[in-house]
Amino acid sequence: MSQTVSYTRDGELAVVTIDNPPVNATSQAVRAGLLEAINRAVADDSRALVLCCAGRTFIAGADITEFGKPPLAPALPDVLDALEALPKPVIVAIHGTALGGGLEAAMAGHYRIADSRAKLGLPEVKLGLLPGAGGTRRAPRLMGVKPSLELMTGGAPISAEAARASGLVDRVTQDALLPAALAYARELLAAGATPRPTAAIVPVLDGIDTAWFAAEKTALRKSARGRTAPQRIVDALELGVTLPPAEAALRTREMFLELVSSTESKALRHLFFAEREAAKLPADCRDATRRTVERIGVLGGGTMGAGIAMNFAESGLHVTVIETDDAAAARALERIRSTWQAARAKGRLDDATLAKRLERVRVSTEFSLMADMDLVVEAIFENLQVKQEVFGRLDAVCRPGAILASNTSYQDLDAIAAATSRPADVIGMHYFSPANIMKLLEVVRGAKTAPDVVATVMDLARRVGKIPALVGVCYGFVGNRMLIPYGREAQMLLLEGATPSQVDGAMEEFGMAMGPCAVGDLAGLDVGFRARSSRSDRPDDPRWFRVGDMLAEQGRFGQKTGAGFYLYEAGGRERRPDPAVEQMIRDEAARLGVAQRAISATEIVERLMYAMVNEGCRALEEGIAQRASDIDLIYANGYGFPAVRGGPMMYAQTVGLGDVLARIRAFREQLGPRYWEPSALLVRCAASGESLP
Ligand code: 3H9
Repeated sequence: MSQTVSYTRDGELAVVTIDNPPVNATSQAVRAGLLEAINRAVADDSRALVLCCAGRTFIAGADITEFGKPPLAPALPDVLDALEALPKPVIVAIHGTALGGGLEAAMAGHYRIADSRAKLGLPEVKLGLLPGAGGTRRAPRLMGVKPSLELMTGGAPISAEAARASGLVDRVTQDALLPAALAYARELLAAGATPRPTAAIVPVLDGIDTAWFAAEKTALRKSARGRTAPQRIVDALELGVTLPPAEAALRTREMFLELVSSTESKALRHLFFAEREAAKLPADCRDATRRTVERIGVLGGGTMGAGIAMNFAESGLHVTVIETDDAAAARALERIRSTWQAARAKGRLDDATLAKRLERVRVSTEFSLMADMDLVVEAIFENLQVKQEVFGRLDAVCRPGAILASNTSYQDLDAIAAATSRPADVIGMHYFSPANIMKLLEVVRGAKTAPDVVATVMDLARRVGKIPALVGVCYGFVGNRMLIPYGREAQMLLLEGATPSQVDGAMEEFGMAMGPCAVGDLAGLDVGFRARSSRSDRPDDPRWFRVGDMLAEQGRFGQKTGAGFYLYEAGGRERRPDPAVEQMIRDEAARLGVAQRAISATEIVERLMYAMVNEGCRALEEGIAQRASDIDLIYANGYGFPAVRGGPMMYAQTVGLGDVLARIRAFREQLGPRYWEPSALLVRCAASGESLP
């Protein structure tokens, strides 16, 4: 037998075990081994076949690393059709995560038993794909059309119990899985059970017709804007329940292969691997003994501090929030409570969970409580002197070995660490707002941060559901640093003749969740204004962020004041162009001697994106970012960058580094060298044809 699939006998039962660590993906060797096992079971005197997996999980899907390469026989759909056609009962034993091709394999069996902790799902949509191994035919037959559409377009797994309730599995066990599966197989044989191919089930189509599928596609076009896979999933599901199985399989295969080679799927697969790469620690941190983190302090209960505290409490950790006075403490607690109560009102949270979360949060004005903490996250005002003063106080109070983290977005972490006698214990944890929702965490390693502190915080980030990326110290770290040239070019374009609506429209058409002017209005134009004003290294250029500065100087801070780049109804988010702002920009351009002209959407996208990419290359050159894929992960998870483009660095590589460089050089000619000097790394990679590191 093959190395990854074994075939043994347990009396009258054939037991086929897949053992392909780490997640039993259906690589070519697994597919070939499984087919061989099926053929063997056809030929021998076994009365039923039990399919199970060794290790931590049932098959977690097709082998994603094979996508994009020439297909290797046998194809998974064919192997699963052979499994379904076996003239003996096939019992599938599921533990861990049965995902994608894994759940499709389970559905090709005749009977399914699952460990009570198992999770089952069809997450292909998250990789820009559709279930391509019969899932779109078999799921609706087992669980109905609507629930299977939800499973496939949502991509989230369901519990074993939910799978049983929906008809996906027949039995759930709390006992050891394999013995339970063998006993179940014998019970079935004793009851005279015969093969029960899913293909033979007639799908229930009450009220489900062509118009229903069309309406689902229309709804998905809105909710999954810019994505093709959800549309194709609906198509495949419709074919799966309306065409004969062989014909549906053929057409679905074509759609699957088309999706595999789409930019959307390449980008989403890139981000899948980027997330796993980013979790890999530098050599000096890998084997470091982790510090214990159970008691957590958060300094500051404002929007960020409260969000950070909620994230810890939602993950089961106890957190103490420190505020400066009773009124601020009461506001912090109210901020936390009202956020969770709003979630409960929407049915996302039950009373028991809400109560447990609240029990884990303590808000106090007693700074000395920080003495007991394993980790303190500072989330106070963005001012270096204030932060240094607070870190000095922490240094005096905290126990030796406590980790002292700053949530600063821009300040020099090394200068903050220098305010303590233990810079090795100081690290940055840069959250994104709202901190209890946004997945990204930039973990900032200072010049003196100890390897075990880095390792502990990277682990902790994953424990609390974050996607961490390890970055170095510079102004704005990776994400905000790259946002500066992006914002700068947006504002230059306003002076050169584009309106805020044109700039935002072009970027939103490109796929950004919001354009830069609208983001400024949402975040508050005073925030950027204050940050820029406090910089001693502002370029000596009167055009630099001139429009944003003028708006802030006029008290137009964006949504919160009803006016920024746009006008807003009181308390509203709907933006309306403001002719007065457009006139103000024209007047300022005339005053500064900037000639105005018509500007195309293409130029807007190129100016903003390539300025950002060039800065990303510099961050790589300087070692501030470890990998180009880390930058992509940061942008897709923290900045509303369209995941279907894979992040700014993948976007640049999709366009072609040579073409990007040529445009940067053209902008240098047109606009001058001050902002458009190409990065040496970009020049090198474009010349050699190498990918960005
Ligand atoms: C599909 O099935 C298509 C079919 O419908 C049709 C086919 C015709 N392939 O995440 P982890 C690697 S599409 C290859 O850190 P965890 C991963 O890169 C697929 N490799 O562990 C990592 O490698 P490394 C549908 C894979 O415990 C290592 O395994 N399935 C695959 O936190 C450990 O991964 C999915 O989309 C794979 N399919 O989480 C499921 N999966 O150590 C994708 C993982 O070198 N996978 N690896 O960095 C997952 O969601 C999680 O990995 C899982 C485990 C929940 C399974």
